[in-house]
Amino acid sequence: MGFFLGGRDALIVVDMQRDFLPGGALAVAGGDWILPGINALMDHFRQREGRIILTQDWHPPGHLSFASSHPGKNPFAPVAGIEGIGPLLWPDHCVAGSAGADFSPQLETVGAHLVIRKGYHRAIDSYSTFVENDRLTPTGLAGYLKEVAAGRIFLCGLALDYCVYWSAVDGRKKGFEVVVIPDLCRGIGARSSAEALQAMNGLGILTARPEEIMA
Ligand code: VGL
Ligand code: ZN
Repeated sequence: MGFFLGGRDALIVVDMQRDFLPGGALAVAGGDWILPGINALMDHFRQREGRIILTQDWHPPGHLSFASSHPGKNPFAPVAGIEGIGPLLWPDHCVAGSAGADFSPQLETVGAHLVIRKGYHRAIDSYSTFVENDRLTPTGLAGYLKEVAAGRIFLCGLALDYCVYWSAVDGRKKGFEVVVIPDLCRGIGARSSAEALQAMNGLGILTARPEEIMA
């Protein structure tokens, strides 16, 4: 199936930052493997006049999603009862302005129209690139996409089970047609990634292979 890309399509490249890549503070296994494919896909969108949006996880020091902000807690420990935080605590990662928050030096960023940052409120995490984890605070991305008349969004990047997943769910809720490209995503957990794919399927979120989009 071909997708016939055009000016109403947007590619959202999620959190391809040093801290989420091998060697980083919250490294996602295989994250570096998807870089060439993501670069090729961005190039293809550029040729077809689609929009390209990059996202960055962008936390203040001492962010409440960091295990280090909770005495006695370890990274990846479950956390409950704090609105906007969880279900897991994380190692310190993507601190605004730090080297770990930079995009991978292998990511071709020149073609991007917009960079959207999220997670900058100390007490609220933001997995979705549309709405923060209090499920109320918008990032502004839906408004941007509506103003440029984007109707369909394609998602790739890290992590499939958190930021890609929640971005897909919220994109759908906001009325966009959503296509996730699993071959150009990697997840933090194997089980949570499988669950995310299944849940997305049930919500009418499409998946596609890079070859189908670049055909
Ligand atoms: C993410 C955990 C914490 C992600 C961000 O980009 O998926 N995951 N912060
Ligand atoms: Zn984060």
